[in-house]
Amino acid sequence: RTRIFSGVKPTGHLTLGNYLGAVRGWVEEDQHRAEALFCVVDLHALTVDHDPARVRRLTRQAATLLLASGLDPEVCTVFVQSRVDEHARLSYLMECTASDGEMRRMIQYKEKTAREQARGGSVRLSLLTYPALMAADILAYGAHEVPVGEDQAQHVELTRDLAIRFNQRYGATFVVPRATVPKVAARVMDLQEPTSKMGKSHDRTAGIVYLLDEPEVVRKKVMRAVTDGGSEVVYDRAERPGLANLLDVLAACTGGDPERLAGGYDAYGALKKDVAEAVVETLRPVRERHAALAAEPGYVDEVLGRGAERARDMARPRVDAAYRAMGLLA
Ligand code: AQP
Repeated sequence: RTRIFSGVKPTGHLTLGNYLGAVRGWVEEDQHRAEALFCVVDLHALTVDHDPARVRRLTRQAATLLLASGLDPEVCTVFVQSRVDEHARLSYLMECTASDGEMRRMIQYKEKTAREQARGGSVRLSLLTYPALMAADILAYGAHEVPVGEDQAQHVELTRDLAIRFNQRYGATFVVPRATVPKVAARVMDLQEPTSKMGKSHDRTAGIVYLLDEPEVVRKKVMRAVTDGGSEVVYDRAERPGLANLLDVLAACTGGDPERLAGGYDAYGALKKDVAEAVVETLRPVRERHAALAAEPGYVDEVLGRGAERARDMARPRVDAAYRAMGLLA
């Protein structure tokens, strides 16, 4: 049976980008068509400056939001990365498989390095080796597919390269996975800076819609979105990125086609109003279920406990095999 693995980092509150680019697909399709594992990858949150108490809070919140979005723990496995030692164990072997140059080429590494330096912080070594841990996350489970937003596709490519290299050098051990990226909204852009992606750990929040934003806040953010001059409503990602982003979001929320949707508007105001309402309606059930689940922390803990146990059982034999294949007395 096809196996699927994906995750979210508890580096900030989950955004509309996370939802449309990843989580919604996991809920609506992936969990039903494959044996699927979804993980709050908290170890990855330690690669940048962070407050420990906040990471812990965000980890629980992210797990709760995944369930609120509709992941069903009866049909898929939902867990927290740090509870399953196999991720860290295999990550070291991946560091021994990858080269320094490959890691330095990663766009996320370059971007986050620049951001950490601009904030006056130092760059952690784990930010460089991040893709080794991500490869371990995926390869430990023999996942065939990794449903991600466009920004993570490069890391999945590297994971493929590492799996192929390991298999050639040490014997067939890993499934070679591939990224699957949604057709619309694979890269939701910041509403205020439509040339950069909507990212949950960005400092300026006016252009970021969080899943738990109140409807009034969502409306305000959408109505203030930049629409890059001009007055005609056209779909042009290169020349009119702000407008294209709104049309993408509308298409993703309503199931339409962004180019065709553009033809239905002759003013920005009407478009923004429709986008705002579409987003509010898309997020409404998630917010409501989140509120209900947050009142039941025992249930979320129980799901995460079961999930970690199941994940451990799935990962251990393959990780042990990788240790032996590399020459360790495991
Ligand atoms: N803007 C986005 N559009 C579409 N998909 C997105 N994803 C993230 N942002 C967008 C996808 O959501 C999944 C989980 O993301 P993540 O937790 O790995 O990363 P993040 O939200 O980008 O968080 P960061 O890296 O902490 O924040 P930034 O980017 O602000 O520095 C992934 O499948 C991702 O592709």
